[in-house]
Amino acid sequence: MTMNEHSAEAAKRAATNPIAPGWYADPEARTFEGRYWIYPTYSAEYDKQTFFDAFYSDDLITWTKAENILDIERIEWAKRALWAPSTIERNGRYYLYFCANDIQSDHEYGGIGVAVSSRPEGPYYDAIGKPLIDRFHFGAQPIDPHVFIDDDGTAYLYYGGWGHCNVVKLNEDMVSLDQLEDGSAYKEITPQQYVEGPCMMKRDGLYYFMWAEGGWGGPDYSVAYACSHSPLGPFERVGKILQQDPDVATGAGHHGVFQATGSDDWYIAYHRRPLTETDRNHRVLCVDRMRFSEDGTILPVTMT
Ligand code: FUB
Repeated sequence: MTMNEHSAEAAKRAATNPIAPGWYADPEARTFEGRYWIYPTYSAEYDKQTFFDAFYSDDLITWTKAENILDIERIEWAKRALWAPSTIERNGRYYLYFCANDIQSDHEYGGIGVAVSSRPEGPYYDAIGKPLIDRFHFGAQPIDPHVFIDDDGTAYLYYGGWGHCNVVKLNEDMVSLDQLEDGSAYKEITPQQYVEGPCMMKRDGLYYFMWAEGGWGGPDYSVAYACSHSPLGPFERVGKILQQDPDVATGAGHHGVFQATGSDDWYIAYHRRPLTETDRNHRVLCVDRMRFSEDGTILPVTMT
């Protein structure tokens, strides 16, 4: 059996949730060099979110932690917190987009930054010394970046909280912005009921745009999606695919998606809150199968 076949075969078995100990949230899901990676927020109280760990696995079952892949010490403009990373590879380099500094005052930088490394596990270093998306010029709360490279090589960065989602185009260097076709810096693509945590995937030429909706930290926090023939929408909400299960967990939302190597098997990595927890930050990382029906719609995910 080749490594790819082994990986796809192993991935069909169920992972045990949560996939790792500790409080983590907002997982980005990627496959780099045939290995699965999860990049999450360290989900402690805000002032303790000063670094990122990552988790990797060769079979989606056994996960290993890569510690402190990016530390706030290495980002001069970031003073308070780092969260919601999204990582991607281009031309042998790894780009990690992150939020830093929630809005505290008009004198404080805040926004989405980008760090770079030659390895998926880092160390990552701030690439441009300031936010790539600040809070003054890009039309939505600059949080929850999600990076996506289309088959034609065009790179997009989706972002936004407070019920607004926007998209910008990245240049090939991945650390500067291009304009959209009409010359604008960004486009608003907010689907109905969007709250935060955008995520884009493509299957059979169709763009699936997913997001978290419902109340942050509340039991109705969930994942919904829309489909489009363009990465820029329009995105018409289809419906929910992941939500709380009173027998398993609440608050299942912000997520990423894996395609198992060499197969059409898809997995959703997401955070949820154990039934015994009431602290909003007590969120854990989980992975479950994401299945499609014949007509391409996403079937409801069963939390395990
Ligand atoms: O982890 C901090 C925030 O929680 C993220 O920005 C949101 O998406 C929510 O998951």
